Amino acid sequence: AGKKGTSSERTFIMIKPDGVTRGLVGDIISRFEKRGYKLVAIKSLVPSRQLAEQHYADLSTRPFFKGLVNYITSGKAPVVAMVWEGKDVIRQGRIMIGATNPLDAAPGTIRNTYSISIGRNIIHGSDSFDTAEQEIGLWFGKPGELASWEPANWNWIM
Ligand code: FUP
Repeated sequence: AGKKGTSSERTFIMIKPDGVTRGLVGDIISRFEKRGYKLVAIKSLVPSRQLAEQHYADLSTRPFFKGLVNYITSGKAPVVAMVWEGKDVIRQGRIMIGATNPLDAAPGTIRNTYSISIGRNIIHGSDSFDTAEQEIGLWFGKPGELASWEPANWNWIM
């Protein structure tokens, strides 16, 4: 996940099928872009059960696990998987997303703005450096999947 605590820190962000089908992809990307973060990988896909189960492996014993995997893999809409890079992006990404339960999410956050159900909360973001490393490897594990580039206006952001 890049280097922790530097401008090359990286996080994994995924717009879930509800976010895609409701037409929120553009707004979500725009929020990260305008904040000053850099998009280094993006793809749209219907994840396999195996991929979804691996992604949520730490929740496998929870009662909502099966429903969660069904929802992510249903194919009614794809997910949009992304890697975003920049200063403190892991923690800032979580702040921009808001609390897991949208009813507890602060006003202005993505989950507060667009959702009211914990089981349909629009978006995922890595919760720590180690999780980010793991999730980026899982979703973008093939060589060459992460771009390294310098936006023209970088010196106005950093
Ligand atoms: P978060 O990191 O905010 O996505 O939260 P978790 O990793 O704890 O949960 C992952 C996903 O499981 C949530 F986005 C939604 C789902 N979930 C439920 O459906 N019910 C719960 O009680 C908790 C989580």
